[in-house]
Amino acid sequence: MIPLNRHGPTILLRKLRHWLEPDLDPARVARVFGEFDEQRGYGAWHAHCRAELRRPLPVRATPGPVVSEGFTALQVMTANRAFELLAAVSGEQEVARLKRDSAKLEGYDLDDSALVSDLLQAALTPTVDEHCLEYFGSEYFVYWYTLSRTAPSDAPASVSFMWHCDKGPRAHLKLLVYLNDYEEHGGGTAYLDLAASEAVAKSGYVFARGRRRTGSLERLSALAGRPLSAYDHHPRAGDAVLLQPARVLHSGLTPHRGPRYVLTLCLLPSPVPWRTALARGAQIDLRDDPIWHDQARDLAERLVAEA
Ligand SMILES: O=C(O)CCC(=O)C(=O)O
Ligand SMILES: [Fe+2]
Repeated sequence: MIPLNRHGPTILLRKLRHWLEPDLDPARVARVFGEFDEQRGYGAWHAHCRAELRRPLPVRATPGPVVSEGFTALQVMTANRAFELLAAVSGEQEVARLKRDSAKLEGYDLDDSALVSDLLQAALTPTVDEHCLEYFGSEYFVYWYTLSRTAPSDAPASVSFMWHCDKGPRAHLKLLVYLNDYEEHGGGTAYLDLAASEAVAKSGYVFARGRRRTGSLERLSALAGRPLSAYDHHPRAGDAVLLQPARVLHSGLTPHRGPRYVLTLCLLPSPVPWRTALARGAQIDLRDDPIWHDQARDLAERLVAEA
């Protein structure tokens, strides 16, 4: 559905252009990254944030897994803490739409700022922070957050449960925090590393229309011209995966035993630490705002201290 607000016409135009695109287009990845990083200024924004960094970068003998493989799985909190946080959010609420234009994405409104702060604090551990700092070479902020509930279903999988990369600037990260156990839901998320994703990207598959996505690793292997193996992450409650979502092919694994609850954070470079940015209200609300700003420099307005 196209929203009936001031963003409606722009979104409609983008969708129309998208509908007319060919399925396989080897030039598309460079075009999309060029649009975000050069035309919309996300590359210059990243450079600005790097120049503003006021703390030392982590020292590593070899690059960490987020940089070299494109993702890493780690435990960020105990199962008990995950359970408590989920209960605190879901306790008094019905599930609602996470985005106005998508009936398939359901979850909980996160309108209680103290609870949001607890969730982010629990998710962004010192280890996660170090990976983010290494990857961005700058501070970063939480651009948006959602808590989704995916119920078992026989309906055709939604586009996040098919192989895809997320459209956006080259440099952004996603942190998926699983709040309940694989034992409970039987779902998770699958990943290809950077090298395998790159091999598929050469075929022109990446960033095609949502309904052209495949759920088949065999199909991706055929596109890459070599057998690929995926990492199927079957999360324990409290586990997380930090990934480069624009460059690593990933696919949700549909739950089949019960609902799967995931806290998702989208992270972007920032000139100030994430807690400062959060206190300044830098985050967007996916229920109302389009995912990406037309011009990255508009982000600065959200990050500047109020007088
Ligand atoms: O829900 C999942 O497991 C995958 C979600 C996803 O594709 C994303 O957050 O970008
Ligand atoms: Fe995704």
